[in-house]
Amino acid sequence: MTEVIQSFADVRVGVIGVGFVGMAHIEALRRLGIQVVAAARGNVERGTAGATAALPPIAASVDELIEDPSIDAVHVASPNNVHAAQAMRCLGAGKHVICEKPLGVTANETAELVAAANRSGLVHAVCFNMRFYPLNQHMAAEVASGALGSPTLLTGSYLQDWLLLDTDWNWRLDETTGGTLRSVADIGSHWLDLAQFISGQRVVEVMADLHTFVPVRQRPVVEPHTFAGPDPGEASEPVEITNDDAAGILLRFADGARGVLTVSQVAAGRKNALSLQISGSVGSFGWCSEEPDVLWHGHRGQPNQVLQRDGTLMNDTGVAATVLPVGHVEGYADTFRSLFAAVYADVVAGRPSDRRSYPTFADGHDAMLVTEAIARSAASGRWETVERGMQA
Ligand code: SOE
Repeated sequence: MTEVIQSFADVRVGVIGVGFVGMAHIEALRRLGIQVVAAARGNVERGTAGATAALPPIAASVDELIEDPSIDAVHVASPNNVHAAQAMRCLGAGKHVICEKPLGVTANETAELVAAANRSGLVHAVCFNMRFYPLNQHMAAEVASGALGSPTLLTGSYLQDWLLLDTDWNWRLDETTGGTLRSVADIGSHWLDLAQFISGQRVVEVMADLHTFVPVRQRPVVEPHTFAGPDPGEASEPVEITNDDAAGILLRFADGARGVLTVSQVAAGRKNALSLQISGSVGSFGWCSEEPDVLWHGHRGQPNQVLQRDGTLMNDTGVAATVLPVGHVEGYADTFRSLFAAVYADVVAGRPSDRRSYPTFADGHDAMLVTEAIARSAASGRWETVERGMQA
């Protein structure tokens, strides 16, 4: 553990998982001047995704990295089924923890994590990075200030096509590593977290219909990387798939607002498109992750507006999350930088601040409660309540 942490440059970090997202974490940390001193391979990866940056020294094991006394904070970017156990071990080793979503694969394990994190006094965060596109920070503050009036309807989708073919494989398809719900827990969780962040309202009831459109897939002998297509001619075996390629979900929010969400990882032509429209009693906002520097503002009785991310035109919250001048598009990788800048301000301070601007384990647990309500509704065919009585 670093004796005295006075700035980002003093912080020593380890990253578990050097796949696609693990590399995004490593590069974002380095942009902030934070020392990434070690990495450990997850349990299913083949090599590293792209290796767009030199890898830090690879620890002999995940345990060696977690127990390294010189490390102050650990990022968990391994497959979903080991997130909770690894995060819990990090807390036990006195490390600040930044965990990829989902925080766990059951609400029971995420409730235990919230309780342990609160007892530890350590900084804890979950990577709902979509919040940290600058225009989403701007939008949330505008909605909170009443720019739309009272939110009434939140609609949208999160659409991808990287699992369209029966030869597309990823550990997320295997329920033992990905968890029971797949498209909903993997990407639907981003939309649900963003919708609640932007509206300031919690989802309280859900009605869900899940679909498996590709019932049998070819599992290659060697585990491919996330977003890596199949190696032609590689040996594979047929595997029956039961988790969700896509979902249609109706939502009721605490303040009476309603929502409609479509999730799909088999939507040909949509690569990584999170779209959200929030309508209110006097106006609407619309945003899409494939054009992240553009915010649509809908009006009645006056022309609609399009805001291009511009520090001179955004509120303070939006400005705080932006680093590039107008016209220099800020994208996916930049969201990790802005999220980690907020998290590591607390690491430098030595404790979680009272008003955290970043998603914590409590948000990761709440996301699990919503996900489990969606699973119950898909099974029952009825509206199901999000059971927040389980709050840790
Ligand atoms: C795959 O669906 C994935 O990498 C998700 O796991 C990420 O959370 C999302 O940001 C991009 O797509």
